[in-house]
Amino acid sequence: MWRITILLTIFQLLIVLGSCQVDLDGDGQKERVVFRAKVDGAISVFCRGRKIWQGVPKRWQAWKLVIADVDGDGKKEFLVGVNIKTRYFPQRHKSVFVLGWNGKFAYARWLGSHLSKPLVDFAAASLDEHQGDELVTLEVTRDGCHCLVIYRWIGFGFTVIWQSQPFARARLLSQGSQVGIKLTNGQRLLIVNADGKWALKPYRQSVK
Ligand SMILES: [Ca+2]
Ligand SMILES: [Ca+2]
Repeated sequence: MWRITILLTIFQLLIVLGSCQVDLDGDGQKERVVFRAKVDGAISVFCRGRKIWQGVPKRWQAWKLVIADVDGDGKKEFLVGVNIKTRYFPQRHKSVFVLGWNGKFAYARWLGSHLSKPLVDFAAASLDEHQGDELVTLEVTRDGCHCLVIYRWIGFGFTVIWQSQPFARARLLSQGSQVGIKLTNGQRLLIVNADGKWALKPYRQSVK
């Protein structure tokens, strides 16, 4: 049995590995989405027990799937963590591809060769009043520290809307609509937006 970790909110569904039921296209009928890392056809979509689509090539080395609505239109997108090499970045590196879902198959919406800095991990959640889910990444700064970066979908890709201060080492935290960072000393900080300003606030309750 695969270890299944599912974190479901109204706006976001995160699949680390396994399968989940989610209404991808907002028609009231839930689809079942199965994710298997690093294989050919890493994502499968089933409707009423029948497989209606399977895709994502092995060369993408897909390592994570997050299902979120980045443009806020009520239809979900697949945010696929990939490990790719490109003509201008010949070393394998992590990025996030965005696939749309038209009810029958997934299609490329954004196949960015990289984000703003080397990527460690990512999540998505609706973090403010703006419609749609924000993409939150843990990235590596030039001096080898970790930082959080928040991206917003702008129709043809993402733009950075906030970056945290650097931390020596950290891990991405994601639980439903709460996203933050866990430091090596065990401290947990969550992203908050108050009066339009982003910040990290200590979180004392247990967050996995
Ligand atoms: Ca559906
Ligand atoms: Ca959408």
